[in-house]
Amino acid sequence: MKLYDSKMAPNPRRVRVFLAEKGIEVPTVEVNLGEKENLGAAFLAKNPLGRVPVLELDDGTHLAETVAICRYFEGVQPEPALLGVDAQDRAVVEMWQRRMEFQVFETIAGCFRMTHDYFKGRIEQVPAWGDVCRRTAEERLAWLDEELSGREFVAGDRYTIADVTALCGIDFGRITKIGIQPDQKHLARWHEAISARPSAQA
Ligand SMILES: N[C@@H](CCC(=O)N[C@@H](CS)C(=O)NCC(=O)O)C(=O)O
Repeated sequence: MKLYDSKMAPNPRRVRVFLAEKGIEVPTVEVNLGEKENLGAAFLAKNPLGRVPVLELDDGTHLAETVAICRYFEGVQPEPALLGVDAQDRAVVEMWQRRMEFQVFETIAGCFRMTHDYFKGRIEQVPAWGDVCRRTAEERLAWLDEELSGREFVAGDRYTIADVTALCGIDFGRITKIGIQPDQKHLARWHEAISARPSAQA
């Protein structure tokens, strides 16, 4: 098994943090995104969308999409449960995971994609949409701050994949200067606690 990875990119980090929480070690292959290795024929044969992360299984199956990869590892090694423990909890974790992915991670990543030089010539950039993403991301961080006033973790009283997604999204905001504001005390408390876990180094 091999994980096609990129140390500079936030989605592969989500998988690495998830694996670190589970204590699973997987050999990684660094894909050079700067040199567009992900857009070459060899990588496109693994993931036609040209994105990392990709998990290559021993039978040659390629699993792309961060949450699909995490779900695979949750199935292989259920403990600690990061995707929920029973029907209701799994649904709650899924709800928060999706919210963190679409409302926080994707709005921050969208600002990067639409405005940063890295994506010049790779995709069609619409800077005005990047500004909308920035404003939306800032609103969502304010909302998340309020949400976290009432609980320890994003999806309740246990660390889950929703915390992984929020952490990797918010940390990626460093590049476009989208971040936790001084008055967002609950979000800051959460971020400090999540960043202190050894998995955050992944
Ligand atoms: N929906 C995919 C998104 C993967 C993705 O967008 N990966 C980025 C890195 S974070 C990528 O490979 N970008 C291609 C590039 O930079 O050219 C997932 O959840 O894994």
